[in-house]
Amino acid sequence: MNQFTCLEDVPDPQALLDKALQWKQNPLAAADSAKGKTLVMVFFNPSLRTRLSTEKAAQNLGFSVMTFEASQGWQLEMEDQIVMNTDKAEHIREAAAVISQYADVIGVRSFPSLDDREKDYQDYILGRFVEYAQVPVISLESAIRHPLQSLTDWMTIKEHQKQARPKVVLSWAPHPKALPQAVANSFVEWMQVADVDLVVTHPEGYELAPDFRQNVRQEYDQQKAFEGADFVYTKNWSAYSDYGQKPTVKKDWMISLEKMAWTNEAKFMHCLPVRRNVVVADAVLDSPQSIVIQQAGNRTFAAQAVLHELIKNKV
Ligand code: SN0
Repeated sequence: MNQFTCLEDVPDPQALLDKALQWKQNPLAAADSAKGKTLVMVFFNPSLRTRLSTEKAAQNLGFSVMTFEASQGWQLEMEDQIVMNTDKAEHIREAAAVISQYADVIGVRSFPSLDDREKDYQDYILGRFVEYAQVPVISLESAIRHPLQSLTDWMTIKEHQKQARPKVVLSWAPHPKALPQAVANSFVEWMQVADVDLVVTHPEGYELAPDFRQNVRQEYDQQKAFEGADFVYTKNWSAYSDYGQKPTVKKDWMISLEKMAWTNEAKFMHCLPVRRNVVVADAVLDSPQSIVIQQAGNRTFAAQAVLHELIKNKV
């Protein structure tokens, strides 16, 4: 594996999942494997779980970790052939190459603009890092994907599933802000290789991008979608078609105990952070059906599996 930005980067996703589950059994099994190596994490946006779990994963392997808050540093110019006489002090060509002098792996978090759909869906900022970095790049959530989250989600489903082929429902839920589509996009991308019966439910106007929704069963009726579900994965996202907007929703889409009762005693999942009593009722989040904390705990082992794959054949 040369980089980790999407499912396609992973030669054998099933093997990567197995590795993540194995690291969980013995996190310090190869505590020196990355001794002398450095992970540099570049954040254009805030992070709690991704930052801490990836750092923890790196420590478990013996990496040194450095973090760069790109939002507080020089403004980076991403465009080529441009006269740099505005507020942007440094070009991505130099920045990515220079970070590569100090890093063996570079992690990048870059949320979408939710404004320029074309650029967001090119995964422009992450792509520019990949282009000019001289070491492997890991996505710490890009404009359109969050693969570390999806590997974690798959791992968590695997651990909790009672059926050979569980029914997994990705349900949209309300949110006060316009949020990225990255978590939902990535989730459906990775569920294609998982042995699950996936249904996506959301109000009209919230259809995912065509590339992500193809081959995905979609159901506008939340109750119908929830029937027989073994997992309810909840996430808000803003519209793709009316890009970055929040089309009006008439029905109540918040996850409540009443709605969980439609399911097959489904486990409740969410990538976090979650807005209580907007996305999901306290009663669900605080019930034994909720596995959000275990899910977040698994972030470490998904990241550890990815980091180890990227450096294992390098001296
Ligand atoms: C991000 C998102 O992509 O939706 C990160 C999720 C892992 N979530 C948020 O930005 C939530 C912000 C908020 O104000 O609730």
